[in-house]
Amino acid sequence: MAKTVGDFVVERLSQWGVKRIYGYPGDGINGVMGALDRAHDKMAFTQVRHEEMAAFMACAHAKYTGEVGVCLATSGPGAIHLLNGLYDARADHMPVVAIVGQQARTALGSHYQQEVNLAGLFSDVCDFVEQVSVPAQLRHVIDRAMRVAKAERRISCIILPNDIQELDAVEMPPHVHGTNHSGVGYEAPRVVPEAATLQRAADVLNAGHKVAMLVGAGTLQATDEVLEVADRLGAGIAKALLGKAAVPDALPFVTGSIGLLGTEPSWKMMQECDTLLMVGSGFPYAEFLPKEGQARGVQIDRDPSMLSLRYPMEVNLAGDSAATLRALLPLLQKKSDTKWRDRIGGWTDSWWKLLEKRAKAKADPINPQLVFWELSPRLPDDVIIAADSGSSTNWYARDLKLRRGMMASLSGGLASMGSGMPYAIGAKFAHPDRPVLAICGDGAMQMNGINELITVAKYWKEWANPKLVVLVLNNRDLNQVTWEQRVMEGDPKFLASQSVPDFSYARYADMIGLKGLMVDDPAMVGPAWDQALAEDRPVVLEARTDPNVPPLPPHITVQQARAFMSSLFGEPELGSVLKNTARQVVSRVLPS
Ligand SMILES: Cc1ncc(C[n+]2csc(CCOP(=O)(O)OP(=O)(O)O)c2C)c(N)n1
Ligand SMILES: [Mg+2]
Repeated sequence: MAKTVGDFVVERLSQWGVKRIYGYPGDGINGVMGALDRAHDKMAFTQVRHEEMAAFMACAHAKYTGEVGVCLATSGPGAIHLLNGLYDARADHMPVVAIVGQQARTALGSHYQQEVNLAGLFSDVCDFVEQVSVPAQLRHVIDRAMRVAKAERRISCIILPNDIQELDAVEMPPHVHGTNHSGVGYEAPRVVPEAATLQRAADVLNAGHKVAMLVGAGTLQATDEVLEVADRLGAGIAKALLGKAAVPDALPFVTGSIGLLGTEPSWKMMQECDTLLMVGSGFPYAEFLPKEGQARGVQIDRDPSMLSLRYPMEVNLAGDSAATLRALLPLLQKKSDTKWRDRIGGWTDSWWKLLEKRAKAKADPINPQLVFWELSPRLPDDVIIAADSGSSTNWYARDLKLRRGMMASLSGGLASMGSGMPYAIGAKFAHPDRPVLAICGDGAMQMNGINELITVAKYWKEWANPKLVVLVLNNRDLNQVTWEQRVMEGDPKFLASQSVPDFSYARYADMIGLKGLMVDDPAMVGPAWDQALAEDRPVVLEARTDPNVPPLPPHITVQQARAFMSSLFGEPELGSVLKNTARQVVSRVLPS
């Protein structure tokens, strides 16, 4: 049988090293589906419940492997469904290629069924988007889509009208005017700034007495370099959410997360530092960084457009984190004065004690922080974590103690709900031998997580290690936003928008052949984790948590305190809110 355009798509992607495509079928893309079936020995296909999940999984694949993630959808509605996941990848600079079907070329422009201007639709999220109109064009479109994604860490989209997918492939375009003869492959450079620029940066860092580092996703592969530079500079290290796995949490000079979901030591360090070294991070909230003029700044980022964006840096180093930090090291003088580091160590020490007190404070029935406190020492060494967006992100950011060798990510820039489950599935396909943990709210589970558990039920027996634990914080509330309404807006909880129907996540898991566990007794949280992590199949661990434990920010402004006070007038859950806030605040002022 002659090779079709569909076959060529699969074969070329395979030459680029793609081994799996996440997607969903439809008549706009059936020519590629047939090809995927014929090429099943070299290209795997994961069928999701909803195309948005395919895009999230492709993004997760990129985050957990460093490779290009690929997702696929049919024309019209299928393609539209991909968008949110693609924006997630774009916001976090992840390389993803989307392949979408389109109606037949003969129908386009006729207000045809499922005809959508896909090039227009994808033009904002993609850096490269092209509709293939003749087979001879396909080779360079695929090569360019892959190269743009891989080299620039951007989103590419290939639009394939369905009638073209069945035509004979043109493997080698004619050698005539108007054709291209593209090739496969890309070797990433090692980008290091000029020696003179490095020296200027070193001069700033050497002159500082109180150096604060802020590291992000760009340092996930630069753990040794970050730690060595921090040691040399006597610096503390704060972490942006996407960089949580960059350095271990238990080190005394690691102040943990920064921002609204961050820690007090990170806040204090930024308030007091005289020098800021920011590496591989696009952390957005400038109010958590030093005040302008307070500190001298040096920043390292592989993407020059991210430099000096949140803080006016004195030296802007465009380069790879690991290589640039390595090149800086010989220029950095070891600080002999340990006062600053000791001060940071004092902050982190009392912070962990405070977190323990907060986690162990009474709540009804379970304090959500306790779930994370009990999990930390039980985290498997090589676990991969996927966190969703919600109140759990606070506890993930603050309470979980990650160790070296673990991976962890979430929807950072887009902060999209419903990313936890697909990220976990993407992690599982990327590393089937490693244990994976998803951390989700009940709202996120009802948005799409419970559907995607069906994908887990469909595939888990293929995974070398079936360990996948999905923690669901069942608080019957869209809790993160409920607290935002109280603290930012000064409004009481709006039951109509915030209450989430109760649902038995554990019983549902049992029903679809997974293991369901439910815990509603604080004394059983530790044993529940032990059991969840010991099962021989994917587990849903449903924790019935109290929605009225406040996710206290590291620093409360007068405005927030006022708003909170005014939200209490008309608060439908007043008694519980007051009790929990008092317990959390008392654990702060009376740590003993
Ligand atoms: C797709 C999407 N819709 C809405 C939001 C706004 N949002 C952020 S967190 C949140 C509540 C999440 O609720 P749940 O999953 O139950 O977690 P909880 O905060 O209760 O722990 C909402 C609505 C968002 N980030 N993403
Ligand atoms: Mg909830």
